[in-house]
Amino acid sequence: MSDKLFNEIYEAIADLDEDKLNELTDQAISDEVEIIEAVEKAYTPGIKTVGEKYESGEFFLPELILAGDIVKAAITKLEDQLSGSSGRKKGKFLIGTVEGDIHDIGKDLVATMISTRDIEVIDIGVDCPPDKFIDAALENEVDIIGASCLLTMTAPELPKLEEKLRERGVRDQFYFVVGGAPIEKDWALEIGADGYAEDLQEAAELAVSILNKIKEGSDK
Ligand code: B1M
Repeated sequence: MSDKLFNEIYEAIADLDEDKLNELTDQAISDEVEIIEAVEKAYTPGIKTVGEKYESGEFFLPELILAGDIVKAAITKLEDQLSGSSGRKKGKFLIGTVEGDIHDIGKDLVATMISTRDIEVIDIGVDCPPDKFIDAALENEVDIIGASCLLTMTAPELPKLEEKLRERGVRDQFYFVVGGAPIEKDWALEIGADGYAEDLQEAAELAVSILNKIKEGSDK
């Protein structure tokens, strides 16, 4: 049942059919489908196909922009269904997209997913220079700094942020984790990040395991 709906959602995104996508998203909500599964099996593959069509020259920038807008609107509706966390907060997670990069659909989803695990999330938005991450982390006394990066061109912003944390003498105060489509785990660890997550589930598990470590008082 869900598979048919997921396939229709995928097709609506790949065809940039906004009305159909709205209708199907409402149906997914009323059918109470598993939201994370819907995001991973329908919305993400759908928008990835748009990215591939853009790369192959079948779509141009306006189509990429439209796809981003319609998927973001649909996912915002779904996120409202996800926000169910009410207990005492286990810790604080700061998230932003690196400087030069304005992609925020994945970042927003990671933020929502983490907030469902009783973790307070501070979202500083997109196009964030290293000092913006660090100032906000200090101001909000967060436990973890998470940086999202979607462009190969902006990947060097991640080691830049790690270096800036050292330069400002605050590296030991925070766990630093990274994610985003062009980032690989080995590279993330090589540049000195404390963790990497590939998708929503991994991001939430990583945040929870770090906060458990902090609670137990164990070293990084
Ligand atoms: Co852009 N774009 N885009 N784009 N765009 C990509 C990323 C691209 C792969 C498309 C392509 O060519 N195939 C390509 C990058 C190539 C590269 O560098 N490797 C690209 C390009 C080139 C560009 C522009 C340069 C195009 C231009 O202007 N000529 C431009 C750059 C603008 C800028 O940032 N300075 C640009 C612009 C845009 C739009 C604004 C039009 C729009 C973004 C809208 C928005 O975000 N509000 C857009 C879109 C929609 C895409 C694609 C199609 C979809 C991105 C997305 O939302 N994916 C994308 C193609 C693709 O992804 N294959 C593409 C769905 C989302 C759920 O997945 O963000 O990967 P994702 O997040 C995942 C994981 O990565 C992970 O968890 C999420 C859930 O699984 N994750 C984390 C993400 N952050 C994490 C952080 C963590 C942990 C996990 O911890 C902190």
